[in-house]
Amino acid sequence: MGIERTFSIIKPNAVKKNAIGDIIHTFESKGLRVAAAKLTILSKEKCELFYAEHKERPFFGELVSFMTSGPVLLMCLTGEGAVLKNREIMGATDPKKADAGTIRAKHGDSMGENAVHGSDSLASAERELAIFFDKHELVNL
Ligand code: DAT
Ligand code: MG
Repeated sequence: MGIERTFSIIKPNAVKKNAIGDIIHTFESKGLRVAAAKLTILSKEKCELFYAEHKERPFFGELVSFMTSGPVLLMCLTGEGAVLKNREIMGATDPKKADAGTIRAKHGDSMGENAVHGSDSLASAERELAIFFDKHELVNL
């Protein structure tokens, strides 16, 4: 698999409950490294572009309004097989179905407010990183 980069967001509900440190600690303890990070509030335009694949879904409006409701931490995570590893550490989309010990099981509040985003493939990771980071902001670790 080799060293990969993936895109991660700590979502507004998790930032609000002061869980940034716990979530980053979980990533680091399982072998991922933070290669870029930015605390910001997403604009509606960027959020809609980021979630474009879900535009026709009934929850799209609710998703965008939640994701723009408060600060988020945008990150590039890197490491061996980072894309899949990140998805495993996050757990299932629905926190009620997420395995014990995953970030979503611990910090997710609902299907929508599920604490973290993680890219679902290498191609998605590159697309998503390019929306939020300039090339020079991604550190080579
Ligand atoms: P994931 O974030 O696990 O990749 P996804 O890409 O299917 O899941 O959906 C993107 C986000 O949209 C997800 O993190 C939370 C929200 N979402 C998905 N399905 C939903 C639903 N049925 N109701 C409300 N929000 C939903
Ligand atoms: Mg997804």
